[in-house]
Parts: sequence; C-alpha cells; structure tokens
Amino acid sequence: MTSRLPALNAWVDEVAQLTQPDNVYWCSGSDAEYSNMLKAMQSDGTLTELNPDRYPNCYLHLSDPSDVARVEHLTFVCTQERDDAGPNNHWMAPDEGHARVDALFEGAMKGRTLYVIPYCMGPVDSPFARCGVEITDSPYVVANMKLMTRMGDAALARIEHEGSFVKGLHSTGDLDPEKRLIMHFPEELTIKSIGSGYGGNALLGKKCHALRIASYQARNEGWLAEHMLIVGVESPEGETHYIACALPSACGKTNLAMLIPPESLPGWKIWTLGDDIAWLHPGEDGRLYAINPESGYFGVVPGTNAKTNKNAFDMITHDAIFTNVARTKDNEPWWEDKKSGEPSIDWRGRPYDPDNGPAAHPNSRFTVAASNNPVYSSLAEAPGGVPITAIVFGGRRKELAPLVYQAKSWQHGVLVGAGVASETTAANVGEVGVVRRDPMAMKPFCGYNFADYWAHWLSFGEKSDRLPGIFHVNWFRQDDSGRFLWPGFGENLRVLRWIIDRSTGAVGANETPIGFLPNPDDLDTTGLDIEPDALRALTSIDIGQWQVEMDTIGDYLASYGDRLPKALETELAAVEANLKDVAAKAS
Ligand code: SAT
Ligand code: MN
Repeated sequence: MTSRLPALNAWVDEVAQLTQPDNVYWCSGSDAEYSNMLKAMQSDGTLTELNPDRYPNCYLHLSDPSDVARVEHLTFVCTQERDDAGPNNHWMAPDEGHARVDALFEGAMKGRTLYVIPYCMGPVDSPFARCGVEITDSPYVVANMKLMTRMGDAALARIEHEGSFVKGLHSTGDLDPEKRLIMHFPEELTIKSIGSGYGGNALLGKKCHALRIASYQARNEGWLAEHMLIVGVESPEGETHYIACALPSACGKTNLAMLIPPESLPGWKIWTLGDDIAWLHPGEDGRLYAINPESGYFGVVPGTNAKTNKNAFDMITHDAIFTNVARTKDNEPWWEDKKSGEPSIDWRGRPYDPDNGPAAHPNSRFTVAASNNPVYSSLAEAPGGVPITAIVFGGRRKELAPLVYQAKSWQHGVLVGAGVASETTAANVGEVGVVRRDPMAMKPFCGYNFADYWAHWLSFGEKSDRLPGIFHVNWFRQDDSGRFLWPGFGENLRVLRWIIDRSTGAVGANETPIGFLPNPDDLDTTGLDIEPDALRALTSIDIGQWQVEMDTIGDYLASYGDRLPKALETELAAVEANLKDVAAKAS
C-alpha cells in the first residue's frame, strides 16, 4: 500500500532505503491489526498474555533493564540557532543531528518490518488536532499507538487532505544505551528516535510530538501545548467546570484526572478529559478551550489500588498492556502497593527476591484506551474542546509550598508557572528525590527556549481579559517526621472546589506576597481527620523561606539572559518587595 500523498510515499521510500527493512506495512488502525500485533509479539516472546479470567485481554511486556524511562541526557532539540533551543534543552546543530542519528539508522531495520503509523493527535474532526506519521520497527509501538492515539485510516485521510504532517522515525535499534538518541527538529517538524523501545522515547505521538514539536507549532500558530491533565468537576447542582493542571511526571496526574469524590462530598462528580497533555486554544469569546491530543493513558502502575485510584485500578483489569510489572503465581500482574496478591516473578522475569529491589519497576506502566475509563468525559471527543475555568500548576515539595494558592493576575501566574520546582521521580533516568526547577512541568518537554515560551504565555494576557485564573497546588507537604500533612487522592477535590469558588468569585481569600491563600474556613474539611496545626501549615507561608525561594527563582530566571521577558522580572520584583514589607512589619 501507499498513500495518496507523494511526499509521504517518498519519505517512506527514503526511510526504507536507509533502514533496509524486510517488509513495509501500512497500519490501518483496525482491531484485527491490533490483535495481529499482539500475536506477533507473543510468538517472538516480547509479550506474555496475563491471566485471561481475571485480566481478560491484558498483556505484559518487559523492557530491556537499561531501557525503562525517558532519557533526558540523550534527548536533543536541533534548531539552526542554539539560542532558539535555549538552556532548557540539549542542543545539536540540525546537520550534525541528522548525520549522527542517520548513521545509527543505517540498516537498523534489517530482518524487521517497517510499520507506517498515520495518527491524529486530537479528535480527527477537530480544527485543533494535528497529525503525524510514525515509522517504527516495533510492534509494541504499533499496539501502544493504537491505544494512545487515533491512528490508521481516518488519520491518513486527514493527512492526505491537509498535505502536511509531523514526521517521526523510530527504531529500537539494538537497545545499546550508547547508541540511543531522541532527536527533535522543530523547524522541520521532524523527530528521529533510536535505541529505545520505552514509552516517551518510542511512542512519538506523546512527548516528542504532542509536547516538544507541538509547543513549537503552538507558538507559531498562537496556542499552547502543555503538560496538563484536563478534568471536569461537576457540582451537585450539575454545573461543570474544566480545570487544566500541570504537574511533573509521576506526581499523580492520572489520579487527579480520574479522582473519586470522597463520601463526605456527596453529589460531586469527576469527568476525565485527559491525564497528561492539553492543547489550549483561545476561543472567540476570549476564553481558553482545551483538547486532549491523546486517546489513551500511559500511567504509572505502582501505587494504584482501590483506595488511591479505584477508577484506574478497575480500568486496568481488562484490555491493557502492562510494561515492567511483576506477576503472581497465577499470572496476574502485580505491583508494589497493589494491596492484594504476592509477586512470584519480578519485572526482569526473575523469581521474586526482595533483595533484588521492588518486584515491579517504580516506573512500570499501563497502557489503556481512554474509553476504558469509567469516568471518561463524552466531551473528550468534542472538536471544539472544553472551556477552561482554571489553570493549576504544582510540584512535589516536602516543604515551602502551601496546599494551594492563586496568582494575582495572568502575568503573575506566568511567574508562578515559571517558578515551579519538584522533587524528581522515577519517570526519568537519574537521581530520585532532589528538587529541580520544572517550569510549567515542561522542563523536559518544551521544544524551544523557555524565555521565548514565557513570552508566548505572557502574550495571551495582552489579548484577553477572560483567561482562566492561575493556581499552584502541592499535595506533598510533610511534617518533620516525614508524614504527609494532606491526605491527597480523592480529598484533593476539596482543593479543586476552592479553586472553582475563587474562579467564580464565590469566596474571599487571604492575600499574601506570593498570592491568595484560602481562609481556612473556606476549605471544606468536613469528615477529614486533619489537625488544626496541619491545616495552618498548609494554608500559610514562611516569609523567610519564601525570600530564599524567590532569590533562587530569580537566579534561575536570570540564567536565560537577555531573552527573559521584562514582565517576569517586574513580577518577581513585586513579590520580593511584598515579602520584604511583610518581613519588616513582623520584626
Ligand atoms: O515516558 S513518558 O514520557 O511517556 C511518561 C512520563 O514520563 O510522563
Ligand atoms: Mn507526563
């Protein structure tokens, strides 16, 4: 098969010449094709069927142990000018980037099939959606792309009609970490990834396209591609507000996106639009409208249980692909904190031995179609997206950041987003638990210079006065003995309610130098076992600590040099001056 688009056929030919596959296969996206992929992987030993009675249509894939997370140190943005990629990205000149990665692709698909995957990020009939074609030699990628994106014939028809698409070339290569590169050429709308079969490195529709390349496209076209979940919060009166929330990887975005309201908040409902990525477009009415470019979830498995995320727990009992979890002796998937069963074989396929560490890899994942989610919003398919009431940033911070606060303006909110920091997690290769700056939770995902990105964010404030309010949350505050101060999970709905109340003007707030904090009375804590001291700590700030924090943020922003928008410096200076005033009054 070929397409009706000569440029696409020519590119497939060119890639086939370089990589020399045995066969070329164009994916249709059909269910039969999906089951053929699963069968092929079962026969070559890369996929195992799990207990079909307890976990119907569920499969397990085990990665190479050296290939279990994104690899930021091997991820490059290749723009003509180094400064266009910015200090937030690893950079390589495009010529050198192509030369290096093409050398690795030479003959890489010998003995394998080259799969052509046309896909659409976003509902196929949405003007906000954007298309791509991924070429890969991995049936695991084909199967995962089927669950995660709208792929196949319908996407191809749109691509043929539009005539343009993001090009993504992927090969698992030989999985040698020395020969692994994840390259982005935003000016050419091109991605080339080799040497990894893992999630964000290989499912090119996800972080590579929908964030790195799309953020670049969005800047040129006047919208935002963000690392945000989208959730609908319906009140007992039937009014639904949509919230877009950016948290760094593995900080509970999937849990928040499909939160289960606690019994003490009867009548509230939650609807999931997306759990990882949001594309935000300004509407004619001046509001921001969001679509989720994905149509599936690639979520962290460990910690998922009936208490932390019952929706996810139920959703992964059928039609799911598990990656790097353990198995019980009955061939059910098992992971840390599953709260039932016992591991028998670990994620490396060895008999389980606690001396070898966790049974499931801490970054083990499930892949499921969004339609598996019992609270999937029907509006997730709406071509025009949903209007956003509030934008929420957050991080994992043991100390400092209160449970929630609201920025004083859009411009101040951009500073709040730019100042996001979080303790690192297992989603990326590297040290876990150290605080690092992760502006807008986009540090690993912004395809261009952060200074230009912040300027782009600021530009929305000049064009509309109906933008969502901007908030910051931190579910992860601990006391001196390391206990979490806030129960989190379903109880986070209480915080979302305050955010909605603030956005609709229903409640007042306590104005502080860093923003508006809840008056403790306005945060509904009925039925919560939370000590007054803890609540006070969660809803107040330490001026001295925040002075240090603002200094650190100032130094960080200054590292962007002349390109840093002046408006951010102005906002920073205002917060610093306010902190100083309050400190002076207190002493
Ligand atoms: O590996 S992925 O980038 O797909 C998942 C994540 O890090 O959020
Ligand atoms: Mn993510």
